[in-house]
Amino acid sequence: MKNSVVLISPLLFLFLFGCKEVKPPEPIWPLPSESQLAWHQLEYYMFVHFTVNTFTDKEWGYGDEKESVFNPSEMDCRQWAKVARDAGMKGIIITAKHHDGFCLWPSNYTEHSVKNSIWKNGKGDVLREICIACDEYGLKLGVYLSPWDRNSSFYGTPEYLTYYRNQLNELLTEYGDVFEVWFDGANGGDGYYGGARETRKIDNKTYYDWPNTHKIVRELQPSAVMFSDAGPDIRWVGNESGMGSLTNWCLLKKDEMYPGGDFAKILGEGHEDGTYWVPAEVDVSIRPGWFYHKTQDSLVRSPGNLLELYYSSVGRNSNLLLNVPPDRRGLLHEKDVESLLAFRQLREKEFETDLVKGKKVISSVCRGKGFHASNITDGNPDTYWATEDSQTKADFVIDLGAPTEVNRILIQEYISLGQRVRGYKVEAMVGKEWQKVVDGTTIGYKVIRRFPVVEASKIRVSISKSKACPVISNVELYRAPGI
Ligand code: FUL
Repeated sequence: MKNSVVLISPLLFLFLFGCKEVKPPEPIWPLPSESQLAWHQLEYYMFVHFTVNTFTDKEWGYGDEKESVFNPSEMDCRQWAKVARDAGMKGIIITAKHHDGFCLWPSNYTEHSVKNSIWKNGKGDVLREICIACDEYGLKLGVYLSPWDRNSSFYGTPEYLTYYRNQLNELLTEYGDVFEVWFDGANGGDGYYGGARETRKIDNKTYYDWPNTHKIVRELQPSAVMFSDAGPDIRWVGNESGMGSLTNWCLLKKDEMYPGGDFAKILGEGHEDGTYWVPAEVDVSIRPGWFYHKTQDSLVRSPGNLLELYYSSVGRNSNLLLNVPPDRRGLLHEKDVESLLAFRQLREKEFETDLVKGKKVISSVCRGKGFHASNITDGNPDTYWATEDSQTKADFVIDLGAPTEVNRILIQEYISLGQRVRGYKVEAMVGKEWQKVVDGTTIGYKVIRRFPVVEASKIRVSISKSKACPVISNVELYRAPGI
C-alpha cells in the first residue's frame, strides 16, 4: 500500500497541477514595436495606384502631364472601400503622389495637383474622399508619397527635401490616422523637372536624408509604420511578383541597407541575426500593370491565382498589399471586383473548419504552469506554449481522436517575445506510422503550409531548431477542397 502511494503521487501531482509554475521566457531581441504588432495582424490590404497615368495609359508619367487630363467621370472612393471591406481587406494605401509628381490632394506646395484639374472644377480632393470612405467602412488608411518627382523643378537639389517634407506634413496632419507610409525605392532619371527636361541622378544613400524624414513621421503619426526597401519598420520583399520567401526572418541588419539599393535576395529572407524587427510586405498587382489600362481588362488575376498569392505572402510570414487600380471612371473595374470577391469565398472555403478546435494537445516538454500545449489551441493569441530555456528542440502532438483528412496547417509564434524557430517538421499518424507531411525553416507571425491530403489520427509538430526556447501561440488544421 505504502509503495503504491509513492508510485501514484507524482502522477497525481502532474494530473492535478500540470507543470510547475515558472516565469515567462526572456524575450529574444530584436522585438516588434506595438505598431508593428498591429501591422502584422492586418495581413491583407489594398494598394491603389491612381493618377494622371490612369488617363494617359502610362505606368510612369514623365511629369509634364496637363492637370486637366485627370478627370474621372464617376469617381467613388466609397466603392473602393466597400470592395476592400467585402474582400476581407483591412486597409487601403493610396498613391497620393506617384513619380509624375501629380498630387491627388490640393497641396499648397505645387500647382501640379487635383486643384488644377477639371474634376470637380478643381475643388476635389481624393485623399479627403478616401479618408472619409475608409472611416465609413472601418478600414485603415495608408499613403504612398513618391520620393522621385519628375514634375518638380526642385528635384535633385536640397530644396526638394523641404518640398517633399512639406507635402508629407500635409498628408500626415490633414487626413486623420495613417497606418502606413510607403516610401518607394525608384529614384532619379529623366523627367520634366519644371521644364528642364533632363536626366537627374541622385545618390540613394545620402540625397534623401531619410533619418530626418522618418522623425517627421514618428512625430506626426506615432503609430504609423514606415515601409521602404530597407525599412525602417517594414521592408520590401524584393520582388513585385507576389513571392514571399519560405525562409523569412522578420529581422534585418537595416543599418547596412538603404532604399533603392541592390538587396533583393536579402530582402526576401531577412537576416537571422538581424538587429531590427523589419518584417516583409509583399506588394503585387491584380493586373500586369500598377495603373489601370483597358488593354489589361482580360488579364486580371483569377480568384485561384489570388489564392496562390495569399499562400506565398500571408502563408509565408508576410503581409499582402494587393494593388487594385481604379479605372478612368474612378471606379474599381467589374472584373477586378468579381475576382476579389470570389477570392474571398475561396479563402473562406480553404479555412472553413479548424479541425484542431476542442482536440487534445500534448507536448513532449513544457515550461510550466501557464505555458501548456493547450494554449496552442485556445484561440487566444496572448497565450502560448513554451519549453524551458534550455530546450530548443521539442514537439507537441494533436490528437484528432479519429482518422481525419487534413491538408493545411497554420502555425504562429508568439512574436512579442521575438522570432525564434529555425527549423520545424510536421508529421501525420497514418495508420500506425508517423509520416512527414511538410517541413520548413522559419515560422514568425504566421505560416500556412499546404500538403497532399492525409488521413491522420494525430499530427505531430516538432521544433528541431530554435534560437531559444520555442513559443508557439497558435496552430490550426484544415481540410481544404481539392487534393
Ligand atoms: C515601384 C514603382 O516604380 C511602381 O510604379 C509602383 O509604384 C511600385 C509599387 O513601386 O517602385
